[in-house]
Formats: sequence, structure tokens, C-alpha cells
Amino acid sequence: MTAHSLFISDLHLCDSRPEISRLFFHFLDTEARCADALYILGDLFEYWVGDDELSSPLNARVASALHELTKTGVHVYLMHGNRDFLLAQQFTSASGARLLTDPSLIDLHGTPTLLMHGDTLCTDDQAYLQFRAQVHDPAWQAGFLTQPLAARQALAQQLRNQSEHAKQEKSADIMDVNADAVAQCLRQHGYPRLIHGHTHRPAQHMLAVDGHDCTRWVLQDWYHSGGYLRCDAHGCEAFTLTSANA
Ligand code: LP5
Ligand code: MN
Repeated sequence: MTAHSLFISDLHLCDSRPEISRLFFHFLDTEARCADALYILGDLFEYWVGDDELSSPLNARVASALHELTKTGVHVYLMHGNRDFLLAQQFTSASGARLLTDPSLIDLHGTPTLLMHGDTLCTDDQAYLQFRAQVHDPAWQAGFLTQPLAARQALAQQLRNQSEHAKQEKSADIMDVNADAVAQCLRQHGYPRLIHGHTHRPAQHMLAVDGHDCTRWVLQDWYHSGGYLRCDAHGCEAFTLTSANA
């Protein structure tokens, strides 16, 4: 089979959507097994308040299913999203996944490709970026992690509610990527192909930056169905998965 890699993001795995977890485990047992690498570009989990989240049966099963996949020789790479940026060493040990920094420039079957979660491209969403700066502060994270698991989960849930409320007040445009931020990022990295998630607006965008033709792939979320992007030396193609596939 041709060497190829798969990309997924924004699965938001949690106990309340078991059909999506099933679809994910089925995907790991089928399509993902034939790939050379699986890249998870953020928000694998609905939220992650620390690696003691591995005490949940679903989370432990996700880690072990990924580990099984790595044992078959498939490389698994994991990038933080805005929901699961506290995934750390205990999770990577349990899953066999390697953490990727955001952004990461890779040689993807011969094509320079920039991988991101996508939230940092949404530069019009200043309220979010301020919040992000706060929760990415190492001192804040260290303090947060001293709290008991249940207290952290309650805070995360509270924050989810606040976030949903805040999003209703924001225009759709504000929550999409900013075109100048995308152009600046592509310029900075030598005009690669870009793959990201986060915005839940799956698409293939063709754009020209400083006279260079670039492609920006946006991955789909796994709310109502699942999906992945498959890339090989000839290019990329998006596929949708439905529960009927599982
Ligand atoms: O996640 P999504 O796609 O629905 O919305 C995002 C932005 N929201 C977030 C918040 C997360 O959903 C909350 C879950 C994170 C759990 C992390 C656990 C560890 C930290 C726990 C901290 C208690 O990322 C949303 C964007 C949207 O994407 C589109 O890009 O708009 O941003 C917001 O809604 C943020 C609001 O604009 C500002 C929120 C202010 C909340 C202030 C509370 C301060 C709490 C102090 C803790 C630091
Ligand atoms: Mn996200």
C-alpha cells in the first residue's frame, strides 16, 4: 500500500457521546492500521484537566487503543487543542503517542506541511486569546493541577458553560481564522501546505501568499459524524465516517 498518513482533530471524546467513541475505536482498528502515521491535531477529548483523567474507563481505553495501534508500527502524533492542552507525560506513556508542538512543520511524503490546532489563527477572537494566555501560563497550570480532580472537572465544566455563552455573543467571522494571520504563518514557514482543525469548518482552501500557491486543509469535527484527511505523495483527500461504518 502507498505510504500515507491520516489526520484527525476535534473528536471531543466523552462519556455522553458513546457512538462517537465507538466510531473512533473502529477507525483505530481499521483505516488507521493501514497508515504509516496518525496525527491527532488537538481536542481529542472534550476536556482534559490533568493526566489523572486516565482514571476514567473511557480515557484509559482511548490510551490503550492508541498504544495497540503504535505496537502495529503506526506512528501516533498528538498535538494539544484548546480543550486538552493539559495532556502530558503520563498520557503519552500510556498511549505511545508523541506530543507535537503547535505549530509543527513536517515533511509529509515529500511536501512541506505545517500542522496546527488552529485556535491561534483566530486572532479576531481577543477574549479567547486572553483566556488562552492565562491558562497556558505554566504558573497558573501548576496551581490548577494542585486542586483535586473533581474540583478541576467542575471548573472545566463551568468554563465550558461560560464559553458556550460567550460564543453566542460572537459573530461567526470572529471565530474563524484571520486571513492575515494565516498568510503571516505561511510566510514565516516558507509557504508550506497547512493542515489544522478547531474551527469545525472542514474545507480545502486554495490561496496565494506573496505569489506562492498554498493549500489550507481544515479538518472536520466528530460531533455528528467522524472523518479524516488522508495524505500521500500525490496529495490529500478528506473522508467522512458515519456510525454505520462502525
Ligand atoms: O471549545 P470551543 O470550541 O467550544 O470554544 C473555543 C473557545 N473556548 C474555550 C474554552 C473551552 O471550551 C473550555 C474547556 C477547557 C477545559 C480546559 C481544562 C483546563 C482548564 C480549566 C480552567 C478552569 O477554549 C472559545 C472560542 C471558540 O473556541 C472559537 O475559537 O471563542 O473561547 C471562549 O469562549 C472564551 C471566552 O471568550 C472567554 C472566556 C472567559 C472565561 C473567564 C473565566 C476565567 C476563568 C479563570 C480560569 C483561567
Ligand atoms: Mn479546538
